[in-house]
Amino acid sequence: MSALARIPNLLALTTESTANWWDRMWFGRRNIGVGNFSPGTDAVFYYVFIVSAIFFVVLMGLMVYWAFKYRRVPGTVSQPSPAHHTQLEIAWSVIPTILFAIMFFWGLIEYLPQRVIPGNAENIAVTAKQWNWSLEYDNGGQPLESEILADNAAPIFALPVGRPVQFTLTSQDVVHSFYLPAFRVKRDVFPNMYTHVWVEAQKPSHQYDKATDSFLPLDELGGFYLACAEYCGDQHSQMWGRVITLNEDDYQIWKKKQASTDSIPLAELGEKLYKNKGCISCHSLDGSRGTGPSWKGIWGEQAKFRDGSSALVDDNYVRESVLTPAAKIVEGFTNQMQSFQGQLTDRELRALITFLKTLSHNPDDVSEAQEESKQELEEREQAKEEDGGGS
Ligand code: HEC
Ligand SMILES: [Cu+2]
Repeated sequence: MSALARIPNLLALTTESTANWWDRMWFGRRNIGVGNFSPGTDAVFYYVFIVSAIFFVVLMGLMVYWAFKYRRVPGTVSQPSPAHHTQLEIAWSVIPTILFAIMFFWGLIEYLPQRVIPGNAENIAVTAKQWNWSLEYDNGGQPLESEILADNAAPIFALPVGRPVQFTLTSQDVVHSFYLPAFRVKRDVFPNMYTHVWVEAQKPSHQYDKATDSFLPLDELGGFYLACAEYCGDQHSQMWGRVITLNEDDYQIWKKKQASTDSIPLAELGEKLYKNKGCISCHSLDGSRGTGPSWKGIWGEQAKFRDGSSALVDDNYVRESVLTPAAKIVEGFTNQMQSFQGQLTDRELRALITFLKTLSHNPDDVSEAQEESKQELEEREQAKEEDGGGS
């Protein structure tokens, strides 16, 4: 390709530009634009970068050249500098003004649509906290699967292709920032208020596979990132999410799946919640100490508290620990856990308790927990059948 033919690509003015070499070099393969704002944002970026680069090279080049050319030479008398050069002064005022004005107005033109949310945008509620993201879809579904990124659970969530989605953002603690690099959007997330950001995915990253009932990646990237872009404490750098994009039909299947936790056995659901509700960022399963005590083998043992008392770790104790963590503080730890009151359904709480039971040292507890999970599911199915017969 000739250098000239590349210019529109360089400015990201053409659609195929999203796959070109330049984009890959600047943004990394995983962050090549996939959102509706990506081409416009990239174009402004390239413009600012190229203008800066040209001026840098020209100015530094001339400076070095003239410093050398007019260096002090023995026997030469220095001449006084000219005081004025009208043409030159006009040129160096007008040209940069025009170049900067283009930066400003072009940037504004690309930015304004980001602030105007289309009326038909589907809403996804996002809650940030130290140190994970939770999302809730308009059917009540929450991402069930997660991926371990940087030793923390990153929820895997889907966006539909070709249709606007609005994120309603809020925080439970400090200021975070919702950043979707491949979509070129970023918005601060505050406690006690809502902020919004919207995007429209342009192409699918995954596809539903009926045979395996799963969503398979269409390329080696396997989706995009959600990151926290505001320093929010110790594990800020471990606060990730994984975005996948799906065509409408696949998206509907995905969304429905997230909302139907009813058919997941308690112990298995508990493990998903352990990751998705963020317990994982403070509690390990391998015995290692985190912000909170490890869950490995604590079931059925005596928990020792700061005030010298102790209690048996059973379902009531775990329930209390989740809903009123301040009631008993485990020895060697501080009251750093927030209450999950109102954030878990009864079944979800039971699922977490059952999961914790499966981590017991005692094999009887483990098989009991599995048995309970199985029974609970059977009972539910039976209840559903009876319900179905009646209506
Ligand atoms: C911000 C860190 C943090 C998060 C997130 C967190 N915890 Fe905790 N948790 C702690 C700390 C610290 C303690 C010990 C102090 C105390 O007893 O309150 C603790 C104690 C506990 C205990 C008692 C453990 C023992 O050894 O006796 C249980 C059970 C528990 N948490 C369950 C949960 C569940 C379930 C979740 C997720 C829904 C969760 N925690 C999320 C920090 C956290
Ligand atoms: Cu954060």
